[in-house]
Amino acid sequence: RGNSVPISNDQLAALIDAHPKPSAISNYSYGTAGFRYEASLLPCVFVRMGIFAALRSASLGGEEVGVMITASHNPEPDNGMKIADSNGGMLDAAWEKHAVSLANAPTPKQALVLIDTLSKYALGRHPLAQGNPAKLPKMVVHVGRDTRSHSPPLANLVIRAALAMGATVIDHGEVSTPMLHHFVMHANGHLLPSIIPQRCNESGYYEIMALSYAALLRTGKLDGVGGKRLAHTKELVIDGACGIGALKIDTFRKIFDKLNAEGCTYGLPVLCTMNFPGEGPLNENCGAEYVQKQQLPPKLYSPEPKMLGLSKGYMTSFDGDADRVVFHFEDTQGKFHLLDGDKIAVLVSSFIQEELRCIDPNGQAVKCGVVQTAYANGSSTLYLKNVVKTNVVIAKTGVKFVHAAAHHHFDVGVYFEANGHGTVLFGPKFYDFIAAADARLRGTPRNNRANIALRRLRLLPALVNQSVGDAMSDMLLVDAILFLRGWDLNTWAQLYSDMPTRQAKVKVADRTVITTNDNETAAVSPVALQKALQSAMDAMAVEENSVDGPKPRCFVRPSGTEDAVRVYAEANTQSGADSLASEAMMLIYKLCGGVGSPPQP
Ligand code: G16
Repeated sequence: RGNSVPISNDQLAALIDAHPKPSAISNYSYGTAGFRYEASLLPCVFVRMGIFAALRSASLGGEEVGVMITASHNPEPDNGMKIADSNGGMLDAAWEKHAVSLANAPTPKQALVLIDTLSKYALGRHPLAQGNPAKLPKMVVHVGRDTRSHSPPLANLVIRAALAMGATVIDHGEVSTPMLHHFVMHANGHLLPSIIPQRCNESGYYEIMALSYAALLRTGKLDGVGGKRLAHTKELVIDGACGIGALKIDTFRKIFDKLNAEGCTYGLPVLCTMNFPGEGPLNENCGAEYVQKQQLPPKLYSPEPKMLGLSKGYMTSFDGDADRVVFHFEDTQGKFHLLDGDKIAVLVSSFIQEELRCIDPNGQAVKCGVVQTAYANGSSTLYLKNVVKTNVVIAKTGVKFVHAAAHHHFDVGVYFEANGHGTVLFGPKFYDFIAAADARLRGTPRNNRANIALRRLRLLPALVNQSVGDAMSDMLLVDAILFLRGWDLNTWAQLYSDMPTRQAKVKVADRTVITTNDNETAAVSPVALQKALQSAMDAMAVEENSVDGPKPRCFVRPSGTEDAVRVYAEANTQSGADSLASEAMMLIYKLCGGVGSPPQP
């Protein structure tokens, strides 16, 4: 933690001037999750965003904000930043625009003019500041970074710039993205009733997660229906993508090992972490992005001793900044099974609804629902609607959109992107429901099913990171639900069969030529593209004779994190999905200015 006296405009100009905009960049854009580029292109943005973060904190009356230095699932040479607003969520959309303007100001002088305008705007909005400059709010910026080699120097630029503005900086060093968001949320006291206020640092984070997870497992002892840990799900192998998640989950391993050694009887798993930083290239042939997109098991870079006896275990993969998780296993025939974000959404939403119905059999008191994106497998959407019987909303790709939709539509909003990024949001009606149930059930036997459900539900907002998707928190939640149900991964996988899918990327000269409708299910421009995609889907429906069943589906969209156009196809057969994806790739190449040689099927 450190702060300093603000420097003069000249010094601020010199700091900006020392980190000019590279000629390779015409305009920095704020992508799906913030600025993300090859690392050498970023110093200019990082200096300006250090200043920006301080101003954002000022605009919120001194509430604390966060800057996370990471390019998450991208390859090692890329870096980027995610900005956490004071509620712990993603940066407010209106301020995204200010961030882009500041990042792109052509000269230091113009940047200073913008900084001045933003300062007046920011401070003017705060009631204490209006007409009373002596009471200007403080500014506090939390900074965290992933394990990339260029993250420390980039973090230092943010820190220097924020300090130069006169902000207090809290440097957390290496942390996962969701940890930083969690610290910021708690630092500002954005807490709902059943979350215990915690210390806004790593030990506070581990404590709240580990305690609520263990307490949730303990409820399995009471109901006699769950609480069994099947032999082959006892060991939980974690592929850390050679990134920060491996380092951080290891703390849980130590906590659980200690409790197990002390004779804990409620089924803590033995955690086994693989793919630590330095053992292999970050996110390469391992991690959640690779496993989910390629539908293949990760390469394990860790040396032999750590892998003994675990190759066919119950496994999870995190991404490079540990905000996504997917589960997978090989069956006895050696067949690979993926349990992605869709499967997590099904498991979690059905669990919560089941527990709610133990208290409120009509299911009327709290509105539950799931937010998915266009990438959701068609089978998962059908299962949610027809079997879980929950509401489903489709939002645009990106946490900022799915989070907002979950918050807006539901009292308990489960959101998971198929890539494994997601969480559960609990709104005020949920807390009212818990308080009313608490009053009603007081004095009833402890192991009455409604009482057990109440205890479980009350723990969830503490276990589930309320600020953003969190691989560690989600992994513990899923593991606890499987434990309480006495399920293994196979039982979970068998809930429904995914439609075969294929995902791919195509490079084009300028991916902004492709625009889509609001939820990205159809391309709007170039006009010829959607027509051609629709014909391909119709032809595949006829070929597969799927007139009455689920129809083949294909969409394309420009990535907001990589320089590529993404393709998603699903059909009733793998060959159908593959051929639809190939056709879409070729259409993009031809109609949208593909670069290099034509894409291979
Ligand atoms: C980010 C976002 C996710 C999004 C993903 C892919 O993930 O946080 O919500 O699904 O990018 O985005 P796109 O398809 O636009 O490249 P991460 O884990 O890389 O931060």
